[in-house]
Amino acid sequence: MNREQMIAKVKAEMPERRWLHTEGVMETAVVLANRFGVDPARAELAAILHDVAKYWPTDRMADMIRDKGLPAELLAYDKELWHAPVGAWVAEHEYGVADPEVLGAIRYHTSGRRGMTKLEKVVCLADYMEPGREFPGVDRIRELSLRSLDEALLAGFDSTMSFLIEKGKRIFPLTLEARNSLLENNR
Ligand code: DGI
Ligand code: FE
Ligand code: FE
Ligand code: FE
Repeated sequence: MNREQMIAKVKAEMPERRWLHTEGVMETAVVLANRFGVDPARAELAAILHDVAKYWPTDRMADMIRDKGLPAELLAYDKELWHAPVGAWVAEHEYGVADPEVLGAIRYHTSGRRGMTKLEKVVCLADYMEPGREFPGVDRIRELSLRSLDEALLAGFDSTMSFLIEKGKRIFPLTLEARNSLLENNR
């Protein structure tokens, strides 16, 4: 499948506004990749597919997590986390993506994890700060991203964790570990 066919297929999986978000993530991921020394083609490919499963029915995602042996502990946490590992499975099996780094960037774009690769950081950060995003603190993340991939991403995880605490929701352990790991590297 070439780039244009892939874009057409992903676009058909989501409402217009989510496709606009995806285009924003594509552009931002390419800029960040060039800035921080990551392959922009891989960053763009992961960005195109990162939210491919975002609009799947909850039951379908849960079935896939069980049937395909994806981490079952996800089922005890917010459903918003599920589309990332499901999306990586879909990218591999329905879009023919074989590059494990690209698949990792899709798989961890929501939760993060300890010791993220630079490509994973770029896609996760692009998802936070693409031009269509508006949330308290997003401008600070954009400013930090001009000089530090890690500091900008840390600010992103801080904002997600504050939001989850505010809402009384649980925090998935990989996100805690991602944030701790960034702080350890920044000392
Ligand atoms: O799919 P997007 O909306 O573009 O963004 P995303 O994939 O980063 O999903 C973010 C949502 O996931 C956001 O509403 C917060 C929610 N979420 C729930 N539990 C957790 C979580 N996000 C992280 N990072 N960690 C969690 O434990
Ligand atoms: Fe997402
Ligand atoms: Fe995100
Ligand atoms: Fe997204």
